Amino acid sequence: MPPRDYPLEPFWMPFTANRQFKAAPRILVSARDMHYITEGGQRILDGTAGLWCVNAGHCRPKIVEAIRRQAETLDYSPLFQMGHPGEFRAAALISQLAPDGLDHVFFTNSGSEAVDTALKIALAYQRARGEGHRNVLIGRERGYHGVGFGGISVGGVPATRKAFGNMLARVDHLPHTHNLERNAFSRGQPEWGAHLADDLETRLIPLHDASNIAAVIVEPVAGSTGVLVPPKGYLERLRAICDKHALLLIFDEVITGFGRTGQAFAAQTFGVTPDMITFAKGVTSGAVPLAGVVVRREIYETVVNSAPPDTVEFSHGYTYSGHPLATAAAEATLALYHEERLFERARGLSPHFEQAVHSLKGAGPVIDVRNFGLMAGIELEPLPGKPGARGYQAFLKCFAKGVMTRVTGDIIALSPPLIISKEQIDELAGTLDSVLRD
Ligand code: PXG
Repeated sequence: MPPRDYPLEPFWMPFTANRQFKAAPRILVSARDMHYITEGGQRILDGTAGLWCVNAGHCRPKIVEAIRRQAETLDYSPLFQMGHPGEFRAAALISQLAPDGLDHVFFTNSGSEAVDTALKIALAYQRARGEGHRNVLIGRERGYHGVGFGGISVGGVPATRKAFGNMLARVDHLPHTHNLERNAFSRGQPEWGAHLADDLETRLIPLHDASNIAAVIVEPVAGSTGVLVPPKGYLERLRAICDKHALLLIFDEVITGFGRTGQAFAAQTFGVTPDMITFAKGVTSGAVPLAGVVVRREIYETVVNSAPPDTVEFSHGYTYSGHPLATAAAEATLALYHEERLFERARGLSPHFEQAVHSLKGAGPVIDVRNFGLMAGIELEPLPGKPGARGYQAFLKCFAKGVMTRVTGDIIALSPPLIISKEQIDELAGTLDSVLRD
């Protein structure tokens, strides 16, 4: 291995056990299609699309070339009171992919910013239509909506909340839908649990009163807390209750967007249309940060038309909202998804993927396998008194054997690029099988 010409210490690594990592680093130096290469020259099969984002595979030449060309042509342009063609084109492409009626796009740089933006749009919309008292936001236990103060408030991941005291005040949470007694080893959507959506109507609405609630935000499939697939009928019920009480429904599709469930958005796969969708990750296949919110036209029009015509209608935005390199990457990525029919490919591969991951039932400490589209969660029995230790060991051993997985506690998550082959799916499952039986 060539010697490192940089120190490890100055970089404070995100969501990483810094001391543990720096004692035994895993450094990736290049990537192509389905593989990473480590500093030691080892090839690693990417079972997680990076962090759920590299849906088109790594370093795809058409995306690389689009970014290069854009960097030479227009590196940056001010994005307030000014525009460049790429952001309008990318917004049009995304609105074409989104469910009917969701046709205006606000750009941000990260999923966390997309979530905070969607929450702000919800509040601004309620105010613009004369319902400013609707300012309670409802999230869900085990929901992950990034790390902004809005996202951690509506989110339900204790570790992202406990150190930070000040949450948004007017927030409440639905119960999560994870239940191993009822649903262990479900294939696709579990049978049990649609009634958990009723908590919105039987507990939260009576508690806060519908007239005070602005919006409900959920991930259609909860990703980073362990691939929690919505029970059959659950999302439909949430939609019906939101409609009945005029609450906005936001789907956080940062992970499920751009083909992960076999269609552009999980909203389409499940046949449930929210009022807003947050997206990130797959929109550029991870190549340049880009994220945003797609909103129903009436939401855009209500907010915009409520202000005098020559004023800024929504005082919100980021220096890099719709950065030229990011929108160039998005245009090229969306073209590649279309040309290679990658969403259909994900749909076509999902039965094979389901078979492969469910073959892990009975492998050592596996207590659940669940899957939807090209995402799977494999839950392990925790070691007594050491939650997370078994998951982390499995991750390390898979990596040593040339396979990248992601762990959250004792749950292993798989979410490969949509270009994965059946043989590579078998390699993922086979490596996990040997590690878990070990
Ligand atoms: N919403 C959802 C549903 C997410 O999954 C975010 C918002 C925040 O996005 P940004 O771009 O601000 O990170 C996410 C991010 C993991 C993992 O290992 C998941 C995410 C990020 C990093 C790691 O599960 N999801």
